[in-house]
Amino acid sequence: MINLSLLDNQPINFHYIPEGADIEYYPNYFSELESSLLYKYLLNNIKWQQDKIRIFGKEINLPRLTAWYGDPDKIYTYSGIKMNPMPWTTELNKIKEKIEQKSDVIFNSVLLNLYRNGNDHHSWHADDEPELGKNITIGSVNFGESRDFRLKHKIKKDLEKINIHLEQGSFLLMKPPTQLNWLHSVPKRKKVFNQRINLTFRYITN
Ligand SMILES: O=C(O)CCC(=O)C(=O)O
Repeated sequence: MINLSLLDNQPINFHYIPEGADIEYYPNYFSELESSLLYKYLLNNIKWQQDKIRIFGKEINLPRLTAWYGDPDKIYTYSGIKMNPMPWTTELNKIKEKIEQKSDVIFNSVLLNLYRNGNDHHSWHADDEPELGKNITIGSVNFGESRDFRLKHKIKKDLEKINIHLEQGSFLLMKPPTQLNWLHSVPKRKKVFNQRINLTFRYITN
């Protein structure tokens, strides 16, 4: 059993509010001990799967492993992949409760990504699928290797791109209307050799 501190004593270290977005970043939201225990737990106990996507008629492996957990019936479909939820584990629930202290919402599902090395990545996209509704809040938690997380406006090319180096134990809160106006990505990195686990907590409306 991993115990997490639930003291709400974390100030926002970074608040990004470019046009059409509202993003808070808490670098050490989980202590070093919590982070290393959770990293090991997630690596060994989550049912990681290798999904495939179709590009130009060809089936290829998604460049990372994934898993979907949540309340019963909270099915999520993205890039043509339909994910049925695995039931919450005690640890996932604790992480969820800890980040809900800073969020204005209660999350009912989580998409987990395992980046095995710097070759694994996530292309530009927004978390704006219909089942997420219009007022989308995404709570993103990171363990293991640090990776760059990039944001760019969907239309306005003159707005500067944002780069946030997401570190072990950090929590990134993307509030509405960020997903409606901005895209995000985790680019490939040649010099990254270690694994990283990211959890994006979501609220499925149906
Ligand atoms: O790994 C990350 O930091 C981002 C994950 C992401 O964009 C997603 O799951 O939609």
